[in-house]
Amino acid sequence: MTEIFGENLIADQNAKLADRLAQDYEHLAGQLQHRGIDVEEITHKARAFAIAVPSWGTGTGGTRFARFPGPAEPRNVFEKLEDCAVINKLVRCTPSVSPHFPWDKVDDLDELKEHTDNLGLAFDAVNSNTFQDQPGQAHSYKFGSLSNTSQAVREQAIEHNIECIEWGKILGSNALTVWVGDGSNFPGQQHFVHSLERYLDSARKIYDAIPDDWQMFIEHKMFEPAFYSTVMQDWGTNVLCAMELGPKAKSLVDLGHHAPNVNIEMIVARLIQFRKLAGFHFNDSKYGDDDLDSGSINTYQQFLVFNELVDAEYRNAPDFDPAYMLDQSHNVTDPIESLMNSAAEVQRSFVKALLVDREALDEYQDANDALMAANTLKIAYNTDVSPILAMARMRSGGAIDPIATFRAADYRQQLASARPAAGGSSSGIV
Ligand code: RM4
Ligand code: MN
Ligand code: MN
Repeated sequence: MTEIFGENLIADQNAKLADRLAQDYEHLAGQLQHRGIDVEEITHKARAFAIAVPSWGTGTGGTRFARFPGPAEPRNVFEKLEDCAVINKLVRCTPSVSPHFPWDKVDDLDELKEHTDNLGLAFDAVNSNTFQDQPGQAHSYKFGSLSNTSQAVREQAIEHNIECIEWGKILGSNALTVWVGDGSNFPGQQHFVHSLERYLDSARKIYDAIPDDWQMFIEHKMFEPAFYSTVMQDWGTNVLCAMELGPKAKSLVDLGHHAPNVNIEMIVARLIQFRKLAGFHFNDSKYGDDDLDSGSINTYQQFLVFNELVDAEYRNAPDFDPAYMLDQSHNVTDPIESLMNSAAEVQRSFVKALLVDREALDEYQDANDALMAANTLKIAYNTDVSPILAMARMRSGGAIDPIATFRAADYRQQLASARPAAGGSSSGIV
């Protein structure tokens, strides 16, 4: 269905905006030149930026109260990938998709791989799911998975993760992301030490199945579905476990999985310093794991995270190759539009971080000039880099204005009869 977005549609839409973009770009180039920055160098780096899209983000999300699906939602992984191809066609910075198993499991994974290749996409980190029971499953995860008190449950969860690695190999992935919902709702319900010991025992077995050229990403989350304690609750427990497991294990930062007001950029710096930063699940939040669109609430925080990432690149930090992924839930927007917007918002933070005058910042820090150090970051953050983002997209074959181009194609309307609404319950997340 990506032919709806043939070269002509994008070119026609771009033609309407190209002159104005050229002017805005030139104006910005002049501003940056005064600051000793070559706009072409920045645009070049913007074009090389890539962030994976979550397969599960292509459907309308929901809350525990309700889900309000939109028209022509993808009904299976093949259709999810078609939507991902549309996203990449328009934004040109989302060339890979992160699958979630068993949600995306099909009998013929080779066929899925071929479909993905044909769409010009690749697979990113594979996500396992031991936070839900699946039909026909022998043991329940109601009281946890990798840390469950029952050995049989733990074995089933380990087995699933090992299967995910095998499936990921067929799909050309090179990382497994493990997030568990294990935890407790009552003080005293779980023995903190024993449950983490059980988690680690299980994680070691998964780690042993990780190929040498793969990585195991461990994802922490402070609360939900467990509301008193979670086994992998924060970056401290995460990095301790990653260190226990070995060099293939690293800590993944999902921006929504921290307590409010936590200094996430500093966590990122610490993980980089100890060579344990796996990558990110980008999203935004106001209260907790809200899974709001990246860049919708706290854009300064996202910029500060990228300031650490660009700084690490600049310093040639060892073992530094973080995976960028989106992980958000689209409850009230068209998921394709949200994912396009969010990918561009993350890219925006990256580009702004490239504009930081790092030599000047260094000097201000050494001289304890707090005000000018802060202003140095602000000069970069306050620069409107929209023309760079649009130019990068256009030069890569994408849309100057992805949302307007998407709307001009009337994609959902065109697919409405091919993708009838699936029946069943409309409550719940994902
Ligand atoms: C969790 C976590 C995981 C994601 C699931 C769907 O809160 O963020 O990364 O796989 O949601
Ligand atoms: Mn996540
Ligand atoms: Mn989450």
